[in-house]
Amino acid sequence: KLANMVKRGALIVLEGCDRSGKSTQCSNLVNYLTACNIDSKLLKFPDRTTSTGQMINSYLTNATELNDQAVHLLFSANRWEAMDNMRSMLLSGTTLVVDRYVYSGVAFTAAKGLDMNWCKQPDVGLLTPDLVLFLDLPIEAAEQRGGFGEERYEKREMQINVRELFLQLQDSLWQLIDANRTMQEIEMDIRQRVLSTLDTIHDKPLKQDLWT
Ligand code: FDM
Ligand code: MG
Repeated sequence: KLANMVKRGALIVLEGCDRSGKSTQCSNLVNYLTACNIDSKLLKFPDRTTSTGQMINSYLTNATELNDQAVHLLFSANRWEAMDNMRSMLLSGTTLVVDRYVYSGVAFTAAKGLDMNWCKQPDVGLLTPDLVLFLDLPIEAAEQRGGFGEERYEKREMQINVRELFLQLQDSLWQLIDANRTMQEIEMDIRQRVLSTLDTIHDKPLKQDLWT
């Protein structure tokens, strides 16, 4: 029964507003965990390398047009196709640090005016995170950091709506991180919260009960 004795990894999700430093924090966190001898891996959604990811990428870079519902389902499929691999990594003891997940999926599509409950359905049954860290940054602070980029959703109006919807999606898994601080302060804060989560997941089974 050796397999049963392996401590599973944690599913840690970082979500946040654009320019919140989310991607940097994700890779710094994995580097830190690795240095602590904690087996961990960085994942990112959308994963633009797969075939669904390539369709998503050409939509985001305005190379192609897609219906709002269709692209929403592609984002969800892009997560679904990663699930078997994620589950086996978690069960074999690897902690996964995930840059964006279902909350981005719902917030961005609902920000375009689609029904939030409809937006949630395709992700029902995906792996439930152990911890969601939301890096919150007021829109003015985001703009002071150099403004937004060139991709489809990187516009002020969209970003304001997305932040609003993110905050509506807060559930018991969430911890809000004030991202309007120095990178280092945020990094220390995140480390502490992740380490305490790692301490508490011992006997908790992996769940797939989003959004209950
Ligand atoms: N995005 C991301 C969505 O609209 N739905 C999703 O399910 C996910 C995961 O895609 F604007 C949006 C968020 C962002 C864009 O994300 C690309 P990155 O993190 O900039 O690659
Ligand atoms: Mg981006």
